Amino acid sequence: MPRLVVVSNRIADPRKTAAGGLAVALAEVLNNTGGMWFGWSGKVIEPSAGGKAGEGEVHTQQAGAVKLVTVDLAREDYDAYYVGYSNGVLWPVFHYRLDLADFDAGYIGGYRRVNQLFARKLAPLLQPDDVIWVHDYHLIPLAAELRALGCQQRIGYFLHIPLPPPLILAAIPGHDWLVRGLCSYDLVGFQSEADHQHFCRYIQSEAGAQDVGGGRWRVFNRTVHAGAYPIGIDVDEFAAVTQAPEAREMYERMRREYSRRKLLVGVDRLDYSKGLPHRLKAFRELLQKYPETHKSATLIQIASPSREDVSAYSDILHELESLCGSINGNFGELDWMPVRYMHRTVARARLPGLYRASRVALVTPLRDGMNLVAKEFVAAQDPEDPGVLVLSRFAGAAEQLKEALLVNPYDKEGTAGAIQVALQMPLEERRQRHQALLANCKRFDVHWWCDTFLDTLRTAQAEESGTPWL
Ligand code: ADQ
Repeated sequence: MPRLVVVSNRIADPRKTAAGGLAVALAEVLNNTGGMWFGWSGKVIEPSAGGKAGEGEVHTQQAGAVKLVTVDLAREDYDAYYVGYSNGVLWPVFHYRLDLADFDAGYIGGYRRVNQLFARKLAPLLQPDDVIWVHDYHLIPLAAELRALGCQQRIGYFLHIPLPPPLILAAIPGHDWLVRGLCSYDLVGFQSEADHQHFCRYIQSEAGAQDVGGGRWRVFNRTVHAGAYPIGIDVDEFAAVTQAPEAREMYERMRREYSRRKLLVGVDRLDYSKGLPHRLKAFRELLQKYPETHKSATLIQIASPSREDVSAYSDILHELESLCGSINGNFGELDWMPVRYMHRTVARARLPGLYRASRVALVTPLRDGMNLVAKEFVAAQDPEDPGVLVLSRFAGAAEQLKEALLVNPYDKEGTAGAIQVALQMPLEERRQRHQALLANCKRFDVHWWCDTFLDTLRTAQAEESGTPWL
């Protein structure tokens, strides 16, 4: 089997158990092929320490059969590529938030510069029959940069976040360059069929692409495959973690502490796409409309710190703190606080215990590529007495997890009503819904995602060999 080379902004050391499902799944394939994982080292070099735009030292280490290669970034590159363009333009626009995008012309230059730097450092390490898999919005132009250096290998790309409809995408100055970059891959994968359709519509209307069947398009004088490859979790591994001592201890503690109350849980990165203020307003609506929930329901909301150097993120933090404070102030009693909010990360080993002890999970993003918390919650439940998933219809996961209670997070009355239905749901219905959800998570798990994407990529270019690039 050809060697796999994975490229992503950040890499995870596959030997560390805290790495999580995606890292573990990729590491498994990388191990099997003696592969390489390439990305940013996480180090930012200040100008005073010699950090120069477009340059960066390369570090290599061996992790079992896998070679880990990372590059440092100069301060100027980090600010433009990571903070400015990736998280200040692509992240908000791809999540339909044009109002939050900062189209400062300098950022796109830094974004391109870092992609060129990655290509320059990666190209000499490649072997002719390598298969390259590039991940996420930070690295859209990487294939085009590699091709410009003469790399002929198969290169696939997976977008972990949503792709918006053509007219929203077209608001980005340089959108045509970005999409041309996407079309330089042999296979482009999206989280959902909706995102895939947005791509197809864009290349048809803006670039005159021809549908040549089998998920393939003729565009920019070459053939590109595109499709939906919804990411999953490692259900078996997650179930095993649920039974391990740390998760069990967490579960027992939560069950003891909330023995007379139903627990609702939210676990997110603190990000405006996750709909946290909307969720809290829906919870407040629940308390207002259904007084029986007083003292009988508690929401635990965990929001891990994220991208604190991007200003939209500090705004959401303050809004959230003030909403939690006002809900507790208005509804709290001496022996009951409606919301327990924590601005931190929970250890991965304990998370399943918290999920399992909760009667309801609130996964209500305004827009989300997939949302793995929804799948983790399902995998952690006791099938005999499972909790209920309240899921935003705007999460990619909603295309698969149809037996969840699907809500519109912008509709606080509707969401509050669904939470009440979840709290009241009879055991038999909970079991039936959970059984169907779990079957879906098992069938489309992270191994299915990896295998299906890579199988398609391995055959994609073979059919097209000899096709000139651009
Ligand atoms: P994220 O936006 O980071 O990822 P998500 O899928 O919800 O989103 O979560 C990723 C992981 O982080 C999960 O394993 C979750 O358990 C963990 N996590 C989140 N908050 C945590 C907290 N407070 N404490 C501890 N752990 C926490 C992007 C896209 C998603 C897509 C993933 C994978 O935005 O839509 O599902 O990539 O493709």
